[in-house]
Amino acid sequence: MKRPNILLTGTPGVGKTTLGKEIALRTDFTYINVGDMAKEGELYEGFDEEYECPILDEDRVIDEMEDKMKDGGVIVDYHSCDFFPERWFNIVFVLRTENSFLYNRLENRGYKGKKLQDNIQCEIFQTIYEEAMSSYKEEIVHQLPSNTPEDMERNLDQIMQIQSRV
Ligand code: DAT
Repeated sequence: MKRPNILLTGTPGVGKTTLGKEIALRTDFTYINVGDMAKEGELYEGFDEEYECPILDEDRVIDEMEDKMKDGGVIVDYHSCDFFPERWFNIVFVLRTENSFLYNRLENRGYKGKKLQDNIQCEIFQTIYEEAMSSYKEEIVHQLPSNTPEDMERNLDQIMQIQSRV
């Protein structure tokens, strides 16, 4: 049976990369960090001055990933989720972090001013959760709290259990 593909999404700083790499260490799933992949391949189509970040060339990202997704067993990490083909994913996890934790994490990452505020607002308004709910079947979308190391351990256990059932 083909293994599932898992999408890990959520506001920057919620812990997608930490969790994704840990799953990959404990399983034979392949981990793809879409941000890193885009950087390495320069899969951009401009620069967003307002948000101070390069604009992803979504079509080229999808072309680059298509082959890797077809056999299953892939964990994808990205802070947005509405442009991937819906058929790619069997399970979608949206990580959620309380403001005080998220604020500290983003500040430590060097975010400040508008960029910091926009990301905090994104989490408050549960923007990525709603994006996930409107892009995938609601029953495959799960929210996971990601505030503490204990949360991460619990999430790992839960993801292992859920992925073994699909
Ligand atoms: P993301 O990939 O969503 O941007 P990350 O994995 O880089 O987030 O994590 C951001 C920071 O938060 C990093 O310093 C590790 C820390 N972190 C991640 N998950 C955590 C958790 N469950 N408890 C405490 N710290 C966590």
